[in-house]
Amino acid sequence: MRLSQYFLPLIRENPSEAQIVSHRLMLRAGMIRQSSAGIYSWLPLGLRVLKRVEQIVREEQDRSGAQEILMPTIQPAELWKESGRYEDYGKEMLRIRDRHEREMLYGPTNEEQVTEIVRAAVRSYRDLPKNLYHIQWKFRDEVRPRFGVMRGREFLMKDNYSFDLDAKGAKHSYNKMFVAYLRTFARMGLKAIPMRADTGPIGGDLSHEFQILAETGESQVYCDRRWLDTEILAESVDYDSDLEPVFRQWTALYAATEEIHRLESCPVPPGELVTARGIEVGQTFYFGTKYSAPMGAVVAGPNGEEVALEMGSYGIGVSRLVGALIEANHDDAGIIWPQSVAPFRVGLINLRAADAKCAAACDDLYAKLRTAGVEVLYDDRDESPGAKFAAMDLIGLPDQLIIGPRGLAAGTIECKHRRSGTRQDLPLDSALAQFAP
Ligand code: 5CA
Repeated sequence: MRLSQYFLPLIRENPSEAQIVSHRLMLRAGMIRQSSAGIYSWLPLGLRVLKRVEQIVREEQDRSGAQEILMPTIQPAELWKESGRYEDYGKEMLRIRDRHEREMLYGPTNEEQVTEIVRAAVRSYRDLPKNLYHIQWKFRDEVRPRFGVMRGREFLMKDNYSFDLDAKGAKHSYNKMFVAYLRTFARMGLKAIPMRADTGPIGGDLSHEFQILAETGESQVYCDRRWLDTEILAESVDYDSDLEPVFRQWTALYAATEEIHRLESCPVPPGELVTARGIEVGQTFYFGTKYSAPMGAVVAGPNGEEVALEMGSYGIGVSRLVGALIEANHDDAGIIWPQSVAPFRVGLINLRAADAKCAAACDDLYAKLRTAGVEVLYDDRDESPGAKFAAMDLIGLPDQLIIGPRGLAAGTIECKHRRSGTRQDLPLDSALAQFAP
C-alpha cells in the first residue's frame, strides 16, 4: 500500500479525551474514529489489526473443534423471557421495537439465541457434544464507556457455547476452551493469566477471567508472585486427550479477581501475593443447565430419558484486545506491534521522494516485496524525513526499510527494527531476502 493513497488520518497532538495510552495511540495512528460514546468506526489501519486478531482467535477455535456460525445482532425479546434474563439484564440491554411493535434487543451476548438453535436440531445424546462459536458485534449500554475500545458500548466479541450430555463432558469442553485461550493469547504475544472469577449475569459456578496485568486495567486482581516469571506458551495439545492435567498445571498457582479473592482464605502468604490491575481479555463459564432447563433444550439420553443439556460459554473481547495489545506494546514514540497482529509486516520509507533514483529504487523494492507476498506500507509521500520517521514509529510496524540518496550511492538500505531500535545497513538485494516469507 502506498501511503500517499492510503486513508491514514494521523493526529500529531494528543487527543484530550483519551485518558490511557492505547486510546491515545489508536486515535493518533488513525485506527479508529469515535461515532458516539463507546461506539467507533474502524479505519483501514485499525481494521487490519482487528482482522488479524480475529483470525488468530478463529484459527484456535477451529483447532479446538469448535464450529463457526454467525448469529444476528438483533434478537427477539421472547427468547430472553424464556430464560428469565429479559428483566434481570437491566439498563445495559438496548431494547428496541420493530414496526409491528415486537420487542427486540441488540444482543449483549448469545446464550439464549444459541440454545434456541441447538434445541431445535439436537435430539439425541448421540448428537453431542457440540461447540458453536461466532464473532459478532455486541451492544451493552455500559454506565461508563471509556478508554476507547477497551470499554465500548458496541464491541466485537468471539463467543462460543458448548453443549454436552453430562457434567464430565461439559468439563472437558471447558478444558478445551481453557487451553484454546492459553494458545490464542500466547500467539498474540500476550501473557493472559487465567484467574478464578465471579460469573455475574451469565451465571454458573466455575469461571475464569483471562487477565493481562497492566496499570491501566479496570480489574483489581491478585496472584501468586511466581506468575510474574511464568511464560505461557502456545503449546500444541491433543484436544481429544484428557486435558485435566493441563488445566491443573495452569491453575496451580493462585490467581483470582477482586470479586472472589478473600484475604482470610487466600493460600498465598501476603509477601508472595501480587496485587495488580488487569485487563480482562476473555472469560470462560460453566453454568450447567441454567439456560437449557428453562428453555427446554433437552435430548434423549442413552436410556431414553430426557436430559437437559450441560452448557458453558466462553468469550473473548476481540476489539478490546486491540487496545490491550497496545497497552502491552508501546513506547514514547508509538505502537510496537507484535508480528502476529501487525497491520503490515514492514514499512518502506523513501527519504527523498523528489529524487528520481530514490523513487526508482523504492518502487522496485516495493514491487519485489509485494511479489514475494510481504505486506508493506510504502511511505512515498513528499514529506520531511522527520515526519516520515515519526509516522512510521507511531504506527509501529515491526520493521522499517529506509532508502535515501546517501545509502543508495553506497548500494545499501537501512533496516530499523521497531522494538529494539537497532539499525543496520544492508546491501539492497539482501533486504528483500530478509522479509520474504
Ligand atoms: N456470554 C459470555 C461468554 S460468551 C460473556 O458475555 N462473557 S463476558 O461478559 O465476559 O464478555 C466476554 C469478553 O468480552 C470479556 O472478557 C471482555 O474481554 C469483552 N468485553 C465485555 N464487555 C466489553 C466492553 N464493554 N467493551 C469491550 N469488550 C468487552
